[in-house]
Amino acid sequence: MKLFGLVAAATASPLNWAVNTWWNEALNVYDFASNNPAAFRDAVNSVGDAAYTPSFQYCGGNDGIVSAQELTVCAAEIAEYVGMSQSSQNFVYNFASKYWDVVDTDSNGALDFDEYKLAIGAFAATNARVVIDAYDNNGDGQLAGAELTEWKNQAIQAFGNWGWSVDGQTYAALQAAYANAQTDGDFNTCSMLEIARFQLNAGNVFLQ
Ligand SMILES: [Ca+2]
Ligand SMILES: [Ca+2]
Ligand SMILES: [Ca+2]
Repeated sequence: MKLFGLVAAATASPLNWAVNTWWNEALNVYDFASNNPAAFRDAVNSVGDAAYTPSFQYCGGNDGIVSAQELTVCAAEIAEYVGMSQSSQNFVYNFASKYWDVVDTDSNGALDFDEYKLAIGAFAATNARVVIDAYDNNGDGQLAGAELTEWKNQAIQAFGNWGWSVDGQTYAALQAAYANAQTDGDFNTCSMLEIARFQLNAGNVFLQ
């Protein structure tokens, strides 16, 4: 399961900083989603269904819903893949349990596609905020120039550590994912929304 590996690629090292920052940003995102459900839903849906469909199907959504059990299995695969410790995995599980009600809007214990998009959208938003925290050296809320280069180099290095070879075809697909993620037409800047969109697009490159 390589979809969420991009998270760790984006957050780089040291791992503890990444983990702590991730929890903080996840809280920020879930607080926002809880307090502004309509605005959050609009942002999630602005990306388009195609960004969410592959992982929904991968996580057992072929029958229309991803059960809590299916999502737990998926999450465990991800955690194993990125080398998360057991205590961190437990934390994730508790965290997801606590905020389950935010995304399971009809409270039936499973996620339909609309609910799944909220969950994955929150995940992507959290990751994007962590990337900004990590690489936005001048504090203007987006990545540009050397900041973008540093993020990209860190990601390529992480791919190598996991034994992924980003060959010509994959690299071209990732470039297309980056281009598709742009909302302002300026490839030399990456806002939080553009980073989140890129992660969703790029994850699908590795999933397919
Ligand atoms: Ca539901
Ligand atoms: Ca910046
Ligand atoms: Ca841009």
